[in-house]
Amino acid sequence: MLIRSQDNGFNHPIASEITPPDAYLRRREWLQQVAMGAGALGMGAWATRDARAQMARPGKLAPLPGVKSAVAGASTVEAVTAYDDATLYNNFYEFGTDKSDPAAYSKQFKPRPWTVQVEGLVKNPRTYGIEDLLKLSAMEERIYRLRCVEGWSMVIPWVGYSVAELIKKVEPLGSAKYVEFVTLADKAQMPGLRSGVLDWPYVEGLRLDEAMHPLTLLAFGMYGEVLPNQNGAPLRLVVPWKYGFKSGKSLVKIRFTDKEPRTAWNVSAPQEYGFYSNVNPDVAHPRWSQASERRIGEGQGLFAKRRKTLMFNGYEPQVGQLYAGMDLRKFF
Ligand SMILES: Nc1nc2c(c(=O)[nH]1)N[C@H]1C(S)=C(S)[C@@H](COP(=O)(O)O)O[C@H]1N2
Ligand SMILES: [Mo]
Repeated sequence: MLIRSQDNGFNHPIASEITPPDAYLRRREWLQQVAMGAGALGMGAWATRDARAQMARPGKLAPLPGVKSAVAGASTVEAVTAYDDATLYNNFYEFGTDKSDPAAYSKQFKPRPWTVQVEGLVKNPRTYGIEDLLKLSAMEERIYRLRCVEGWSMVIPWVGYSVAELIKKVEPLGSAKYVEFVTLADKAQMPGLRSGVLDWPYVEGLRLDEAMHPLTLLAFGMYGEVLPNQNGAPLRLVVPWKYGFKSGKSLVKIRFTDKEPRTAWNVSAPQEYGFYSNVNPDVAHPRWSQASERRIGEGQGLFAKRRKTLMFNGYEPQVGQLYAGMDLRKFF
């Protein structure tokens, strides 16, 4: 995203400046694994045309399986992004602003014990322990595109359930119009908090009807296992039709309000990051076009294959109605 520099201007570390793990080497490793027979072991439910993605569960973290979701549009048939790409190339500014920082500096992070406070304009405010949340509804697997405002995207097999399941339990009052999602800000565990790049804690928000949409996912896992720390353990939001920054990681509070919440990115650069932040190829970011994107794992720099960015990240049939009659240039 953007970094506030000392003179209080902004500069933006563009994705192409950061070198990902070498794609060729990864492919060769994979071919070796296949030759050894490992590639055939326990194909994930997310197996796609992409051979690399047909590997077994990564086997790095505790298993967290999910049943194939019945929610309309919940699983794209596109090739799944390789686990290494999805876990070594991250945005999680609490651990640093380089793409490699979250994986490098979240190793000691403790996702247990963990509680999430659900409060504000609801009939049943409550503090949930992570174990209660894991049991609250059946875990589903959903293969979502996630598109970062920086111009790259990934396809991830998430595990979780609609945040609507939790919202129904706490029963929002008629006056509740918005939901604020607050994420952890713990200086002892998160070295990135020493920087003033954002106004901590990282806060994001949705309109209540957006939060209630069945595609809006409360994710606890990915690739059939619990979330890696760098991807937002122990739970995060995933809003697939919005730019990635709307999907807050390591949630600690969900608050129902009658006013549009202030969001961390909007506070930091209001002219660049609006409240809605729907993926929209027709509305350029003030400093770059949003018309196309690079899929992580599909090359870098000159060799990068560019894909056309789709309206609402391809989820227009499911969510377009939420914005009927709105001027999406004004409400960007
Ligand atoms: N708490 C918190 N959540 C966050 C961020 C962050 O810096 N802090 N970055 C966001 C951005 S910009 C993106 S693109 C996605 C990236 O998620 P991923 O690393 O799992 O791909 O997380 C979002 N959630
Ligand atoms: Mo992002």
